[in-house]
Amino acid sequence: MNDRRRFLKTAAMGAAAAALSPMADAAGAAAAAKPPAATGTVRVVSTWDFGVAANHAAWAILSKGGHSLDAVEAGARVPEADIRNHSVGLGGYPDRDGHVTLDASIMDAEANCGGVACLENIEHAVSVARRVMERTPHVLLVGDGALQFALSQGFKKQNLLTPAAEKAWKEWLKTSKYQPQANSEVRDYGAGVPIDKNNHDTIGILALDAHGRLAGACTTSGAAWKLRGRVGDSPIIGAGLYVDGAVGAATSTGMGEEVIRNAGSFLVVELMRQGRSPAEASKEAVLRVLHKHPSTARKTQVAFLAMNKDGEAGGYAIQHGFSYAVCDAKNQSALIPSSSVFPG
Ligand code: SD4
Repeated sequence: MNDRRRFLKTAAMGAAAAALSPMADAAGAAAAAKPPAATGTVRVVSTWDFGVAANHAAWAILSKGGHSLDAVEAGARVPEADIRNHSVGLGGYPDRDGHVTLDASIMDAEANCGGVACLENIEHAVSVARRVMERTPHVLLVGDGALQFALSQGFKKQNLLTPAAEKAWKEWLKTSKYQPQANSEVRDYGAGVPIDKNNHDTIGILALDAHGRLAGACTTSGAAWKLRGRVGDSPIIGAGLYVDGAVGAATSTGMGEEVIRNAGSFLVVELMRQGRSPAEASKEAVLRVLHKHPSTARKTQVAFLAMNKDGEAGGYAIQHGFSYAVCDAKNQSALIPSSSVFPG
């Protein structure tokens, strides 16, 4: 069945689809594809220290021989559900008008991809992105259209603005100063929000499964106090996420505008194609961002995390403070401080 027919069929099956669990259904779809032969390294990597918990969820799938696409989705759902985290999913800081709007994308090794942007009232944006990929002829759905699609797929509407996020927003309204800072995981965007190790930026997660299949996902509530309708890099294929099964995968975190300007994750993958290691490719892309708009980029954070098709991983950031979590058979909880252009 082609994608268009599948999409129409899905729409007609609205009630039946509503009964399905997004995760169970998504896992079934990936499992249906015939896996290539088993290879070597099995690994999942993700951005920031909250990536450790995300990796554990992904590893539960990878360690049983599961599909990398299921793994990255499961991993990304962990911070999406964590209300202590104010930059992803439920509990994310809202835009300047008080709306929590989510951006997410997902991609496999064969350039199948999906995304949602400016999605409201649905906790697991990454799972909606996967439905866009698997059940529509499209790549990106935005705003109310994305919400209507999610509802048609059985996702439940909920208020994502937690009391803590609402309090922070009301504090911010007192000055209404939009001045994103580097490393939002340890800064407060000027809102007087306590510095908290549970405040983070975007999660980008990349996995290589036992059958040598790469996949990636990226999900965020975006920049706190952004203009209504603002979309960052995370749902944009090639900016916040890119996967090429013949080469590697890359994802980004930090100031999305600077990443979009440089097609950042695509650039990292292309540099790996030319022979750079994941760390070297990430560094080159960071330097590109920095050189394009030095005065803006100097003040903010952009970081890339990459993994090649052999499972070698590396990252690089503009500012000190970026870390990434690595999980494999040897160690499921490694947290690596990234190299950066500027020291702390
Ligand atoms: C974005 N990269 O939307 C994401 C996360 C972020 O400031 O908000 N960074 O740009």
